[in-house]
Amino acid sequence: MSLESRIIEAYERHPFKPGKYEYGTAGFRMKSHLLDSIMFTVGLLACLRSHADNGKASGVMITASHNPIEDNGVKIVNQDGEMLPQEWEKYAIKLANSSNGKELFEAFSEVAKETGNEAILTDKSNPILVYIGKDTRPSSEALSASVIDGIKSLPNAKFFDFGVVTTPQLHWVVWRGNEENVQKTIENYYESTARSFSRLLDPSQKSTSRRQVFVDCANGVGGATMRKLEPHLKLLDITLLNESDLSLLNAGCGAEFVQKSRKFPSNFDKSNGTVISLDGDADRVVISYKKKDGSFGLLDGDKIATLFGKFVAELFTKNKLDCNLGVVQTAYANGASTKYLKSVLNPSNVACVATGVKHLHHKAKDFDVGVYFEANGHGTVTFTREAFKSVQDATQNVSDDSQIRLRSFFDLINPVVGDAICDFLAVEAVLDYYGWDYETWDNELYVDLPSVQTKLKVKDRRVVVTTSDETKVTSPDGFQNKLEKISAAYNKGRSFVRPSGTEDVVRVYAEAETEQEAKSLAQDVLKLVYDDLQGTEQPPTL
Ligand code: 16G
Ligand code: ZN
Repeated sequence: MSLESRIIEAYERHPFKPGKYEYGTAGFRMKSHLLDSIMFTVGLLACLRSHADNGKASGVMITASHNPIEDNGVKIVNQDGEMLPQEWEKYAIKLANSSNGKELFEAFSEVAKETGNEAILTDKSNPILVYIGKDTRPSSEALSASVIDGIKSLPNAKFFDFGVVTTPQLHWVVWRGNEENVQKTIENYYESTARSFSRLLDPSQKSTSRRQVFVDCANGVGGATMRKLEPHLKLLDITLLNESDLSLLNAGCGAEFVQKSRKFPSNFDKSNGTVISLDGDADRVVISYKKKDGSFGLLDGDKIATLFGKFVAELFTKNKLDCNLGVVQTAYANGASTKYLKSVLNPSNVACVATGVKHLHHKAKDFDVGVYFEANGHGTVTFTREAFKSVQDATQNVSDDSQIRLRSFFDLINPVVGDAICDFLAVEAVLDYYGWDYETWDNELYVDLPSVQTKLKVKDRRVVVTTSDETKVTSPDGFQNKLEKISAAYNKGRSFVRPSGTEDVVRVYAEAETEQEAKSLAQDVLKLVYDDLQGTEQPPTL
């Protein structure tokens, strides 16, 4: 049978549901019943990515992260373990919007030719290998089968199904497998993570005491993964909360809930007063804790970025390493965190980029070692091959603890994608190193300025244009001036306005010296947005 007939016949089993499908920052994501045909086309595109690299594995992860249970989604993992290159997103969109088999085959042939992969259409095809992973949602199993159907329509393509895994685990097996040219197992991930954590926490391997931690798994895939990792983590006494009740996936628990609502996750009362919250696919982490005065404390991505930045900078100095270390944030980073970072690093090594993980990750790679986090808890530390080599060289004669610590930190961190589990393990070890509890960490480096995030519907949010780092509005004319005048009336007042990329609203951020002032500033800015940008609803009263 010709390739054309194979694809047409197989695509008929996955009927296209009319719609216009976009590959967003998090891939294709929508109600799960719409995704069947899209999954098939994603299988084909992942094959093209692998073909382009002569058979290095690409990856397909089926998950809708922090979204409700009836949603699902899919992201393609590039052969280097990172996200799909941006210039390939248009190809994913083209395939996914093919309404029948003939159209799909044509689109596939065009993309194959445009990307220099025409051999995939012939019997001279390169080898092809795709790794597949999925979360625990009820719809994930069938959607994964649709991806496999897409892959199987190419006679030469091979795949390996890793089953239920976190998003970062799938990125890890792709990254490490291709780096070392040997297929990795999820067991390898557990062993490697546990070994580097244990050496980071206890370089001399003498400790017998265990740190107690409570992990809120958002009732997502992180629960199953933590259950398997737990026996490897001999130095931790772990209690899992919100582990696997799918009817409560991301409901009242998980990183997104805690960070956005500023509330403790469900079952917090079963903890010792501090809970680590993963999101639904375990690529984000934030920590909530009860302060000594009984109030809610949040340790978010900014706090983790500054902790890691401080730790790495100090260990570089101790080990006489001269690496160009940078920290990347977005405009949402608390002003106090940026001020702190600029006081300990060269100010030009503290960067601000647009919202969205891909922008942060990309910028972080401008540095030898780049720490990046969004306030929502998605982040990691990137490093160049050369930087990793210099860490290896500097820590070759592992004679002192600081060398072992530095090396183990780099071994533990997942540099290709934010990994909630590796990130929280690194946090635990670094806190232990400084001898800090969570509240000390919260107050020691800097104290957050009170801040408010709010939003407003306007006639057309696309009239708002900002600078590339989203800190200033460049159009409409004169808007920024008014905004700055309003902000200047408040102590330490700072505010910015940007069109949301995921909702039909304009977002407003405001911070100031006191909570009262931050609220009042946000209220003033909402009024400005309403008046100058044609608000279509009355601003909320804060
Ligand atoms: C997406 C981004 C998230 C960002 C959010 C902002 C990824 C994987 N996800 O969910 O990082 O914080 O968009 O949404 O990049 P907004 O544009 O509506 O404020
Ligand atoms: Zn996620």
